[in-house]
Amino acid sequence: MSKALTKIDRKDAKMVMAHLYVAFVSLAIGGLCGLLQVLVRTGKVQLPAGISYYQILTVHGVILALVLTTFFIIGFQFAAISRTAGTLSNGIRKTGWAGFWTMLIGTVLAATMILLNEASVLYTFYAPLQAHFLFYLGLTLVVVGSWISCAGMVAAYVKWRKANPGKPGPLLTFMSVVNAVLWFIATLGVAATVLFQLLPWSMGLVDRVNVAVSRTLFWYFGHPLVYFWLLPAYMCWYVIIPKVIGGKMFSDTMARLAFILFLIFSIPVGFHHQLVEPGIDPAWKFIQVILTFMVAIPSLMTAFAMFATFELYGRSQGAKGLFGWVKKLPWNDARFTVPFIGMLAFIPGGIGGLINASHQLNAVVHNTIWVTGHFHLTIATTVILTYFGVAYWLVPHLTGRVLTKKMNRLAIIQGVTWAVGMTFMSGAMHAEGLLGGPRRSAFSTYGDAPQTLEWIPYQIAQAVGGAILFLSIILCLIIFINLAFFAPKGEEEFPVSEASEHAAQPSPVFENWKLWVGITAALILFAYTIPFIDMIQNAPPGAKGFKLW
Ligand code: HEM
Ligand SMILES: [Cu+2]
Repeated sequence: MSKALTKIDRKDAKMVMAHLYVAFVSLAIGGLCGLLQVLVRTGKVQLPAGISYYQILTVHGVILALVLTTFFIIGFQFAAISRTAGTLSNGIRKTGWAGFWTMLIGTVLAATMILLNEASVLYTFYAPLQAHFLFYLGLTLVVVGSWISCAGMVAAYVKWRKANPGKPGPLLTFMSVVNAVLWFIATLGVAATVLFQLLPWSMGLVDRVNVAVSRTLFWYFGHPLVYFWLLPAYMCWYVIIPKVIGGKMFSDTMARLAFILFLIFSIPVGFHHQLVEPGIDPAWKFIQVILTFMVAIPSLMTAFAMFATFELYGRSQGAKGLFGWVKKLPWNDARFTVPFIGMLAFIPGGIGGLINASHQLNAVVHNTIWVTGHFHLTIATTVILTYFGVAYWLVPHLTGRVLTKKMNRLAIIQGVTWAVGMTFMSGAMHAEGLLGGPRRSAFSTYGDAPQTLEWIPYQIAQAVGGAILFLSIILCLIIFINLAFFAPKGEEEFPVSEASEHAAQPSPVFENWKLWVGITAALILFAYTIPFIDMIQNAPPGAKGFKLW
């Protein structure tokens, strides 16, 4: 392959970097809020200047879970497409910039309303909590901007297909398009509740809102949202990590199959977040829980493929015995080790997810800080450490610099400190949750009731873990700034692995989009139509807006 193809074009690189700057500024702001939260929750620290706990918690959730992720993902996927399907056309690059600016304006608008304390509604903005309408408008712009960018990705793929008839789309491009399609379908739900319910209601055009409908539309979006975060991490695991360790991808076909299964099963499952809600027939909750367990299958496939890749590589290097291959892995390469820590966190993270999705067990942990412990393992460790691991080679690749030995070592320290901090914080959150400690609550001992006093040691442990995590974020920012502006000039590889030579060509059925989108739509209609009609036909009068802050 020629050099020109393995190196991302400079103009594309600039557009991708713009996204990464926003992502890492978000990390700095969100991390600071996280630190403040753990401190407040010990009961020993108070926020200055009348700032409320729920205001910083809203910033933390919105800026990390919605802004950082979306900007990183769109930037990374444009990079992946430019690298594997060829330099973007001028039109597509302009589309990418248009999406970027639309999202940025939306982010600034929403952030301004949160900072003015007009929108302390947390990142799920559940009705009947009512924010200023400009907050919802800002979120709308973020979603619309992401649609513009995802349309650009699909256009790049279509263009490649026209130029290469009969060939399977390049794997990273295919995966990016699956994630873009998943995003289009998922965001229809959040767009519907914001445009038809929350905006008119917050503008005073209507008085009341149907809470059950709004929450259902939110979670129709909210669950696939977590797969929108996860799939770029899987792109790294399936395609990039094998090349980094010097091995081969386990199976191109299996990777494509896993992605299609995520598309099909990640959407019709939102009720697993609404198991304790009234107004939904338990039979439909049951059906959606079954579908939830289906979506565990592609994750288990991924785990299998990863460890098969590692073992095959280790044995090819002469490893003996059951676990001899572990020693052959390149532990001193941050591009491998940092995402690997993320993979390990997915073991307890995934088990916790199955617990949360099980109706009876959900009753034990629902709305306790166990849940917060769970998603700091999944999104805030598995996903985020994989993103960091990607950034450590992607940023120098884009800026024409190199990841030096020194930065590589710092990056490993960053990953390890994250693991240590998160073990404390997330472990203590899980334990406190089992003792009944609530999430989304400023320090709460409810008049020093004896049961609540049991929570305090765990809250202190969370503060210790959170402080270590904050240090890890500072390390990450130092590395990012170094790689973006100061590291020595040179060529850093964008690693992309090829399938092993024995592997068969992937079947064209994977790119039969009508089939997959058709099945996805059919499952969504099956899982949602009847309960949705029920919610509207038997609706209570609706709720007026609440401002509890
Ligand atoms: C320094 C690192 C971090 C610390 C110390 C931290 C701490 C916390 C704490 C204490 C809470 C729970 C507050 C409560 O329920 O009362 C929380 C919530 C949350 N965190 Fe983090 N976190 C960190 C990093 C992250 C990262 C990297 C992400 C995502 C990429 C993230 C996403 C979230 C989300 C989505 C919530 C839920 C907000 C809500 O319930 O409205 N956090 N965090
Ligand atoms: Cu979910």
